[in-house]
Amino acid sequence: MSFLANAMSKLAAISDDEVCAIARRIDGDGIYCMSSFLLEEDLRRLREFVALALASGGNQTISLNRDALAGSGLDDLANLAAFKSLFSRLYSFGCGRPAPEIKFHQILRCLTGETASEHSFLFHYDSYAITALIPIEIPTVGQRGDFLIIPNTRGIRSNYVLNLIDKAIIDNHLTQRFLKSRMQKIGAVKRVALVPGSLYFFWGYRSIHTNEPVDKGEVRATALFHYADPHENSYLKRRLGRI
Ligand SMILES: O=C(O)CCC(=O)C(=O)O
Ligand SMILES: [Fe+2]
Repeated sequence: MSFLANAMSKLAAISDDEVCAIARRIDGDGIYCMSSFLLEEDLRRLREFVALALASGGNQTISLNRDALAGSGLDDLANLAAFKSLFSRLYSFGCGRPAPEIKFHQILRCLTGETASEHSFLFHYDSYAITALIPIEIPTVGQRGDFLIIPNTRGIRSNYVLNLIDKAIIDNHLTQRFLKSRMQKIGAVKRVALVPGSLYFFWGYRSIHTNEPVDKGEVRATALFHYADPHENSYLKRRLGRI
């Protein structure tokens, strides 16, 4: 099968009713997983890209943005009309308003080396309503780098300042320690053992989430597609120069 052929046929088959069911599943469970979205052969190409990027970055944690992803194959995925349509339909069913134009904030996040732990257990809200995550490479030995989520703990804020207050409450030592301690309490934090090639969706803006670390000799690579910034037109946000 050619690159992304399986993903394309899966995307083409998703009806509006199914997209609506996905939105309701994210509301209820916090996360939705479409398994076997990418196949082993797709992943092979993406892993080669990850390996080259890591080698040229000194085998430490890197986050590549859209510009650095040209030719990776993730650019092809982001450009598929059916992939974009899934996001806009999910937005209309999930957020109950017309979907804005699709402009992905796209990241390929590769955790490895001594720096892997610094980039873990950093609980946060995303700046975008919808987050899609595709694990490209997940360690099979040692720590797996599970995804952690406390779903849907806030709504979409009407005002950018309220959003900044939420973020400030999360982004400090005390809250981070409290959230980490919640993990001991069964059910308080949802843990997802990520499966390479699956496509996960969650409401990134509304959900506190992070990842566990991986061992320094291992690689954890995730492709992220963030979509729909509720505060895109905020005057204050522009003045502060935030993305
Ligand atoms: O890589 C992950 O598991 C999550 C990353 C994430 O939440 C983010 O980049 O906003
Ligand atoms: Fe995030």
